[in-house]
Amino acid sequence: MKTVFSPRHRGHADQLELVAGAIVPGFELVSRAEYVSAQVQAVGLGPIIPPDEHDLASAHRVHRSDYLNFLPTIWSRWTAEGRNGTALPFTWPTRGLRGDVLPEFIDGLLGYYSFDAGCGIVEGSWDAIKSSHDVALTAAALVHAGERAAFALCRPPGHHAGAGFMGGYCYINNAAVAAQWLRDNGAKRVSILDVDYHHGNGTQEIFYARGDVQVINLHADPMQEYPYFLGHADERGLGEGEGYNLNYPMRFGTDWARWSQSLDDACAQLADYAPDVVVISLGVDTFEKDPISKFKLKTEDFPKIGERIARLGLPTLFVMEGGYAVAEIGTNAVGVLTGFEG
Ligand code: SP5
Ligand code: ZN
Repeated sequence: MKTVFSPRHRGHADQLELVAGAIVPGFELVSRAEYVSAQVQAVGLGPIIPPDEHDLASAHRVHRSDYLNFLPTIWSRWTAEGRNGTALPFTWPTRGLRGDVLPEFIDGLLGYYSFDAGCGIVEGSWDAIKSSHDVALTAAALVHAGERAAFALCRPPGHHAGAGFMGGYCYINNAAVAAQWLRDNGAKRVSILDVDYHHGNGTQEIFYARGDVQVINLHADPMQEYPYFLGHADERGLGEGEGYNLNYPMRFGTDWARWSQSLDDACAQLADYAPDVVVISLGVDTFEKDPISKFKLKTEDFPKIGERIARLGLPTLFVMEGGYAVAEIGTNAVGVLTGFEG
């Protein structure tokens, strides 16, 4: 299959994040995407092509326009205050505060448009964010044009970004925009299957009241793990979306035997929905050696994920999400893809 990849992700670099009481170098490293790209070449998965420029029309259908318009202005607002380093929020409009009044000052705006301190912005961030969006839509267009599958090697990732906020290293929800673009270009039903270790809270929120995009998440139980405030099994969709959101929370220590039961059930539900196309939010932070995660999948398990997805027999767009064991991220992510190709 073809891989779509942009070197413009490299401008999103050296961003800091808040971890365990300290501001530290972020886990979401430039080298992540470089290792995956190198492994695509090493195994001869197929050609690596650059993205085409895409406008933000489909993005505006899943994100709030005020949020999308804010993103490219962050760095200049930050430096206008004489600051450098990493733009990060430190205050958020939680219960009991006004979430309906937009502040003017950059610190208030950053808090208003985020849910954590995991989304640092540096000078090259917006260009990387836009390139990641373009990567997803270019790969979506390949599947739309009849390819069995395509790999969007997105960086930064997207599945924690909601309609109006960033979080968890995610700014634009690449998988959600791709699903919307596929709907806008003729697909009647789209399924998003999110296999990242963390719950894809942004994707769930975006499609929660819609029946035309099924969202299925396999993830660490939010009682124990980030993002903590969404991803429980009783969240099943609302209104026209009722029954089209499915969550499979799993406990710390989950291994392939347990995780693959959820995958089998998820795939059966997906097949019942009978979508025209499947979008896989492909995180490999379920890996046993991931530095921020607590599942136990082994390198040999990742091709089995691809094999199971291939058995659905549906056009499939893979969109890169998380995975922080940098040395193994290429082997594990590309393992899913080679498993899919059989
Ligand atoms: C796309 C994606 O996978 N985003 C993940 C965001 C996770 N943010 C919370 C990170 C918590 C890090 N805890 C570190 C523990 C180190 N031992
Ligand atoms: Zn993750």
